[in-house]
Amino acid sequence: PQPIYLNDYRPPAYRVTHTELKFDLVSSATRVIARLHLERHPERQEGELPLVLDGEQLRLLHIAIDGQALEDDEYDVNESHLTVYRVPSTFVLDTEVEVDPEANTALEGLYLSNGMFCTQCEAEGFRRITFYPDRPDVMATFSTTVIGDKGSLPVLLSNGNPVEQGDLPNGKHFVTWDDPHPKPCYLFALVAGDLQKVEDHFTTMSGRDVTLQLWVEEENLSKTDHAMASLKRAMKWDEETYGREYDLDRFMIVAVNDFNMGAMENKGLNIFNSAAVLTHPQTATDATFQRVEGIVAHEYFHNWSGNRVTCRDWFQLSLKEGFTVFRDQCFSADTNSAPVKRIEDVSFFRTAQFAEDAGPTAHPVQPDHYIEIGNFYTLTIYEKGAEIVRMLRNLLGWEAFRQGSDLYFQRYDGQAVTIEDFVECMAEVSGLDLGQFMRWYFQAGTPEIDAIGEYDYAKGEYRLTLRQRTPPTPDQHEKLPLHIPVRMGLVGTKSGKDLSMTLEGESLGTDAVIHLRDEEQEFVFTDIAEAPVPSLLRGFSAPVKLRFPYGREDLAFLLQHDSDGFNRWDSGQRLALLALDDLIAAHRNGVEKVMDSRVTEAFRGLLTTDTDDKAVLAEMLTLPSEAYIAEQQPVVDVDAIHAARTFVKQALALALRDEFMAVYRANQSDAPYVPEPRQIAQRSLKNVALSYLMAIEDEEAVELARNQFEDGHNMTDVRTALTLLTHSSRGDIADPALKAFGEKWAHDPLVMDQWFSIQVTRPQSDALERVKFLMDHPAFSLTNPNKVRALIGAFAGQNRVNFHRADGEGYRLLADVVIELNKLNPEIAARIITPLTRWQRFDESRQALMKAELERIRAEELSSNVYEVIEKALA
Ligand code: B3K
Ligand code: ZN
Repeated sequence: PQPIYLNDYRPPAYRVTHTELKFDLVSSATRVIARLHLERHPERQEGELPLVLDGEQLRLLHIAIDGQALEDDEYDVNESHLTVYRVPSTFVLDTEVEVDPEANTALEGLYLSNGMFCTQCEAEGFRRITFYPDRPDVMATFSTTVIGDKGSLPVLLSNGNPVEQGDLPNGKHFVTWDDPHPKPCYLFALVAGDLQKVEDHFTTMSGRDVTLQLWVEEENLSKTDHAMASLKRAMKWDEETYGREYDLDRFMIVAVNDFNMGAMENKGLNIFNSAAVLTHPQTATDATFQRVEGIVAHEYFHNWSGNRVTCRDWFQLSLKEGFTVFRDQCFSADTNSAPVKRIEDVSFFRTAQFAEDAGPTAHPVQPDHYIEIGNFYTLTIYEKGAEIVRMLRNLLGWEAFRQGSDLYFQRYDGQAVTIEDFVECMAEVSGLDLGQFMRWYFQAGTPEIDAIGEYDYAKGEYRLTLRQRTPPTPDQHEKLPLHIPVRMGLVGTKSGKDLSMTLEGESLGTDAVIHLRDEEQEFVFTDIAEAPVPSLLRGFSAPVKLRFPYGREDLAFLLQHDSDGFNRWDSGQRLALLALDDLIAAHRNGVEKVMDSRVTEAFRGLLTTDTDDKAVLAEMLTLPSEAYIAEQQPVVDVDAIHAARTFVKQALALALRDEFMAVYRANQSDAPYVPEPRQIAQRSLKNVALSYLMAIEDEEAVELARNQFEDGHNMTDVRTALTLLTHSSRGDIADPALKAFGEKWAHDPLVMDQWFSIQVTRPQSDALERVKFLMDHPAFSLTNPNKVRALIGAFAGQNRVNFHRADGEGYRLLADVVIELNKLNPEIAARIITPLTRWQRFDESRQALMKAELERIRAEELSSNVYEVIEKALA
């Protein structure tokens, strides 16, 4: 496989103005008849150019131009392209091909899921449906006729509006759909199956009625309320916040069981992984309810940021994904608890995206080359892209940012554009020079800021020095300084209040943004009457690592006094990390572990101070994850990290048992389940308390967990209880509970996913054997991505002590799965491999074991997806 370069971009030689498709759906031999209305691109008038169309795994049955069948010597077909040597400047191309949906386990193109036909075309799946210029800068209107068996496929859906339908001979029927909005073929969708719908309506801001439909298998009809409500909230929010109105008469969502990602924003016909849309209090946790709300909104928001204005080429993927993630994050923040949403997003980001940015697959938010675009649906493109858009919003302020967004949508409606076009709109409306800022898009790696501060009492000055450096990444050894907005305050140690800041004679107020542009900059704040502790990078104002030599007292002080909720939480995390550091060292050196009383006292303060923000309190009481602790270590020692973190949990639980118990009891409730912020906050606080109590496993705690499980009030509580029991030493209670749960929910694949994950994430040493055992369970299947993630992904990604077993058996198991999946579903294979690619972070013996497994995979005949990842990992 060869890389493709951004610099090689050229407009297509031919564009499609209108696409007519006809599908005759048969499981193993579907016929696709395509009529493409083509014309020479105005910017590509140089000499004669052959027509080259993409096409993979297609059997060509017929080809004609302007009604004239082509002779054998007039065209050529190979495994990836169809070439017609001579074509007129405007013409109609007819083709007929046969595809095999049943054999399609890659889940790209047209495939079968539970007897239902569905499609996934982004990024390059459409070329597995018909011959086409499969690139996002070719935008056409579509007219699609779907023909299928009336008995087994009563519902036939595609993009746009249904314009005709009727019966056909042999028990078949058809529906024709028209999509009037020009779109790239990656937004094409088709669904056919035995589906039921729930329907609702939305009146848009200009008074148009939109029919909303959620299509599911019959047994899932009771799980659609939340997604529908979320959709309506999202539609309203996008009108109010961005002035964006929906543009078709109907909006459809379909739930399918076999899906590589969360969901897909096909025009007017979103297709969702059932795990990202179905909810019920008895089967889904609070986290799932919130995730569903976020994903429904995300896909809906794409209707403008992605569909109406799309990407010129796939190097611009973050144009739509970064912006849309930012939009969905803000929507969720507005709908739920804003501080908690930020804490959750940042904690995930600093763990997972930082690791990606520091590993062998690090890439810029706008990559300049790739082998397989399917490998670039990454945390960097999505989440770091969203952080960059957030910085733009903060630099411009909301009003100007909104103007920039309006300008972008108006100027580029119906076009395929670049990240530069987007940023240029922001520069134009604000007059800001965003030249240096653009480096955020081009430079991979996480910038590190070293900060030091000095207070001069005599002069009343606080001198803050910031030094930035971005470590080299695989393809970029030299890095340039970035424009980094650092939001900050100076908290007076006497008053506990934010001090007014004056910088170079300019008064900044008590909370301000300073701009770091050079490698090193000094900021001298004057008229500072008392010694301050700086609160830096408030709200995580830039996606960087910031080091400041805080003492533990400073952190305990900020934890109490910082006016920025995010930094209050982060001070707690930093304080815990310092304590964990000592304990990790103690564990390694075999000396007795001693708990830092400052952490205990900070926690006591949190538990005994009245607060109405229970959601934030639950976050403050949550220790940094093993993965985040590992991120801070030069060489990751999974066992020492696990031991240290467990020790802290137990020490806190022992010292504060009564306080945790009181919090648990005060937040118990049998009110009917509602997924609203207050209830969610209460449940998370209660369950955090229970997790501490279960860390010491005293009889009362075990009894509480058992009752919470048996009570079965809602899945959030049941799952927490079952997890805590399964991860404890009380097999006598956990095993029967697991058995009962597995039997009760055997019919529900989404609950069985949770049942798998709970078991394979247990820290006990039998976890790997459980994984192997469960892989033979009738509910498990290697061809279903949700099952692979629930069992293999959860084990390799979350069960750090067992995946990194010293004997290498965890690595071997993952490599075995990757080798199988490489043949079945390359996109999933290339994702699931991630933990093995991070071998540089571990000790020599583990490094050798991990590399040996990567080499073993490399010896196989590899898909381009797995090939690209393996080559980078072993480079
Ligand atoms: N745009 C889709 C991604 C699908 C890509 C699969 N290879 C989901 C989303 O970001 O909304
Ligand atoms: Zn998206």
